[in-house]
Amino acid sequence: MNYLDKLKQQHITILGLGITGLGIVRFMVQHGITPKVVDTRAVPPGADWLAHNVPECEAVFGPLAEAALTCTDLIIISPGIPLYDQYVAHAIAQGTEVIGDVELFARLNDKPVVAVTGSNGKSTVVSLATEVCKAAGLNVGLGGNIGTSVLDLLDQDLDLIVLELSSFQLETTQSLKCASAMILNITEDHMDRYPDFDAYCAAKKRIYQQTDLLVYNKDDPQTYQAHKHLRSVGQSTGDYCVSTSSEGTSYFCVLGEAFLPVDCLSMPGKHNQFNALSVIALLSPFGISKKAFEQAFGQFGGLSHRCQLVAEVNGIQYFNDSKATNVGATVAALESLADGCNKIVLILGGDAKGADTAPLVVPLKAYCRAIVCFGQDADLFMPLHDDATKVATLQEAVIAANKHAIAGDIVLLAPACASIDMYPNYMVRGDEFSKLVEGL
Ligand code: UMA
Ligand code: ADP
Repeated sequence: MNYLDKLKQQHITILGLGITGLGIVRFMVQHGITPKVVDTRAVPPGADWLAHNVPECEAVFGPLAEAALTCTDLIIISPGIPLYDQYVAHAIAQGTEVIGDVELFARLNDKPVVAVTGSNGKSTVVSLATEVCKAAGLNVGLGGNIGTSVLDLLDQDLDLIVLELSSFQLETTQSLKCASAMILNITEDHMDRYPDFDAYCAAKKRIYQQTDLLVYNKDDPQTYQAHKHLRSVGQSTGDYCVSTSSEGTSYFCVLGEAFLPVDCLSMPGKHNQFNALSVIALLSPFGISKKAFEQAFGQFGGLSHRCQLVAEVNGIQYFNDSKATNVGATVAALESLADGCNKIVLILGGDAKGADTAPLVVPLKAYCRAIVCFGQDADLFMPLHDDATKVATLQEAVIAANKHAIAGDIVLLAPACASIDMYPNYMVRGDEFSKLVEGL
């Protein structure tokens, strides 16, 4: 019996009705399975869709205590709900199997997978990898944490699947076979979900469980794991690295050989050179031509809200890096944009998710003329710089940053925080910043 036939004989509960839950419901219904759907929210995002499209589904919205989670064979859980939730933990203890949608995908998928995790750079790397595959004429599917349900990829005619995976998704995944897999970096994030940094690292390392090629970050030992087929990516050393010729031209190098000049990459910043090298390493099993890499590297200008130049006003450049939702991303933005000078006025704050701000101390002193703090955790950042201003809103933050900056400076929104305390998401925060800058 194949796994799909086994599923058809089970009582299945889908826990969570956001992007993931809806993807699972769609998949189940397409295959003639009517699951039970549970969400702790009174009105989860998919409630209307479910009521209109699958009214026969039993739905329990509200406290999990009322969801009878132990009376089911299989729970397919959304990444936003931790396995240690008391009702989920109780169901597991009672013998109920709990998996995520990526695990379900893995049990049914037979196409080659390239998988990427990391604290920062995942979306950029998987998007660039996808563009390279398209330039090479491959039918490529992209899904996972980037916002598309992985199950939507199963029934498509694809040569290759690129997955962005979060630590939350990896926690419930054990069968994923990958042609290549990489942890880009591990810096503190989601410390409101994990008991400690080691637990967060352990969740990320699950991506390496069954990969043919393991790619790691030479400059971040946390990403390393012993493996029979191992490649490293590093800024200046590693199997894939940037190297400068005697004439002064910098190249992306592969195993000591110049592959492409670095200036063929449109995206700015050293962290994006690392991202490009990661793409070259991850796609190495597929025999893709140099021309396809060159074409995609030139055409892909980067994703919105990641170190994006919004405008230049009176000689001051305004960058939107609203996607810098943790300390590591903010450090990378400062190191990439500052060019060794202290010419940045940094706007930061929001929901710090329990993060340690210590890694910001040195770069803030080295690269920031001043900082402007706002949002729920503004006070956490105020002591980190001698010239720190606290404001109530992003509008006040832009005005204050503008006052501090002089021609030649950069005003950077890289908040090191999630936006959830004041905005629906980081995109709305970034869009508001761009509008405020345009109004200056
Ligand atoms: N929630 C409840 N009760 C429930 C279910 C969820 O309160 O019963 C809450 C969660 O705590 C969370 C929110 O609802 O705050 C969304 O959770 P979800 O699991 O329903 O999320 P989805 O809509 O399915 O989206 C998830 C990923 N979200 C999370 O992991 C929180 C999306 O990544 C991902 O794009 C999508 O699956 C498709 O794979 C978003 C994200 O923020 C972008 N990811 C984190 C990150 O990148 O840092 C990990
Ligand atoms: P993720 O999907 O992991 O959140 P994104 O590509 O969306 O990654 O970028 C998130 C943030 O991390 C942005 O602020 C971006 O500028 C920054 N960033 C991108 N690549 C890297 C990298 N290799 N190292 C550190 N920060 C990075």
